[in-house]
Amino acid sequence: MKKLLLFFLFVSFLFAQNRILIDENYDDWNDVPNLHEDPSGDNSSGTFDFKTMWVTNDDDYLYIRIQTTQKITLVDNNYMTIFIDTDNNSGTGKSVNGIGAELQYTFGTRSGKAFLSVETNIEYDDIGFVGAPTFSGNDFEFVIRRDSRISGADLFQSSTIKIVMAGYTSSSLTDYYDKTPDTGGFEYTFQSGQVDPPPTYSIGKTNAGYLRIMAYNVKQDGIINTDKTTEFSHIFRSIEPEIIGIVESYDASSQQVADRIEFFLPSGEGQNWYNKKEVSDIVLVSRFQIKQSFPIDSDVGHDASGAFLLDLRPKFDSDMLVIVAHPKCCSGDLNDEKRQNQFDAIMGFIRDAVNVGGSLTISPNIPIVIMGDMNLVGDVRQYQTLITGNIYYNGTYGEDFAPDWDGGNLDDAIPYVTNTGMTFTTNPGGYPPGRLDFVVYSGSVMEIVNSYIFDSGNLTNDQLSQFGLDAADTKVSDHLPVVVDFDLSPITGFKKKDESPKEFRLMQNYPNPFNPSTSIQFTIPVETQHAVSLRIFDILGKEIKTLLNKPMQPGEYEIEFNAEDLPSGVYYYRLIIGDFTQTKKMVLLR
Ligand SMILES: [Ca+2]
Ligand SMILES: [Ca+2]
Ligand SMILES: [Ca+2]
Ligand SMILES: [Ca+2]
Repeated sequence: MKKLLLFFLFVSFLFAQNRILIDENYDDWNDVPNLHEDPSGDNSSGTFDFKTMWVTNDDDYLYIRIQTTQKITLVDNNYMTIFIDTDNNSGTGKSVNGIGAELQYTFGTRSGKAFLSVETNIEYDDIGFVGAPTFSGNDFEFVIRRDSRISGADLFQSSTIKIVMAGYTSSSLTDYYDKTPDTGGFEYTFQSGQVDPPPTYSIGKTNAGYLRIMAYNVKQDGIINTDKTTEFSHIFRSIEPEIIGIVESYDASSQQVADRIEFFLPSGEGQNWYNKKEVSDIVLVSRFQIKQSFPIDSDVGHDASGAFLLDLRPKFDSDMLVIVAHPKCCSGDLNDEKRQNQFDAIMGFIRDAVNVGGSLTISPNIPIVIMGDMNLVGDVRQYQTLITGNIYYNGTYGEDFAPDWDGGNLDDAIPYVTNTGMTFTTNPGGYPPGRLDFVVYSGSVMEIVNSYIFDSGNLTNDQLSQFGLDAADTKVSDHLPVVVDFDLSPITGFKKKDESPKEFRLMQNYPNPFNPSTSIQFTIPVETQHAVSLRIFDILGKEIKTLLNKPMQPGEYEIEFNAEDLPSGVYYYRLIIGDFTQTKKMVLLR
């Protein structure tokens, strides 16, 4: 008995694993031991060639990652098909490659067949399929629900299964480019054991000093439809956003939308819902004054984005540039072309705003946020334009540029759906849930402290009752709200740079000697339990000023010290983090 217990402990210890996150990042697969390497270049025709397949599971899902040499979109325009022998019996199901498959599912048509007691046509949602990325690539991760039931039978019938994938040339699923494995099936046995919980988040605000942003496609003016008051009111009252970027507000004016939000979230003393509409369906509603707004034109006759300059005072001593975008939907070369123009136009607008001249010039280090339903279901190049400022049609939209103030890329918030490890932002429809709605931001001057994609269907009963929600509320639109809380203290004090420095370090201030202000840089390699404290002393050791005193994330930081009201002389600045102390000298020369 004792031996048996020890054995089980050992097994569960073996399977202690990172949760697989369906999020366009593959670090979570690094320690997955169950993989199959398909030979490179063994494709019999065409350019489609399988590389590595990984397989793992938790209690809810079978997780598979697959690499291909050819760039494809996972859920469209391909005949890549998976076969699973779910009872580990080659004598039952459809015979393929020597296995007897109970499941046949083609990714690009989002449909397939089950061969259980009867043959049944299935769609993606019959097997709980969710995958990433939604735009094109050659490395994909996806899930199949283990509790799927088809025509009254469990899809998975054995703890050991066999898997084959084939890249077919057409919908007849006869000729193929490549298979993996080439003979037989890849055998996988479901494991049990501890898996990390999903990423944490907080529906409510954790600190009133943060800024809460919400991006929401409200589906064809849904927000002004009085039949949908209950659902939208539940959603807005739970989230309590401060800046809301709405798309698909075609018929409604921005004031009509703001009136609805006022009904959901009444303004208090000194509060207002400022609002502005741009192009055909873009509405910004904000607790902060909208100083200026602009349509962002593209050359393709479908203006899809609006830019809004907000004054965040008095809450934050700064302006903020917000772009709400809704580029052309859907797959196909023509739509891809339109979207590329629209992303080029957005990035061209930002380039002109951060440089002097043109219709708008913003001050350095103003936070920039781009949010909305980006419809990124085609070429990954559009996403790269959005993040890196690499404009494709330079002739029309001008030079490439570095979109963040530190000369780097913008950051993609990538929140997870409440209580899951997945990043989809759409409800199931003609296509599986996908990531279409984004919040992208200038990470050098603002930091995410909390974020989530709000799916009431994935909340616990306790959460539903705490926030007065119904599980079906977020079905009111085909898109889910994306919520991000930002800490804007970087813009009022310090600036975060390198993500992963190696040591605690206090750098020499620059310039030195200085008059009247100088910049002090320091690095923190690990998350600190103690407050990070940066203090200024005079030559007699008397403390003059505390520049900083709070716990901080790892990073390289830069903080400005202004000595306007101090006399010339020698001063010291000291960084204190728990047991770590470092002091340096500086000279104020007037
Ligand atoms: Ca992942
Ligand atoms: Ca291959
Ligand atoms: Ca079988
Ligand atoms: Ca092969």
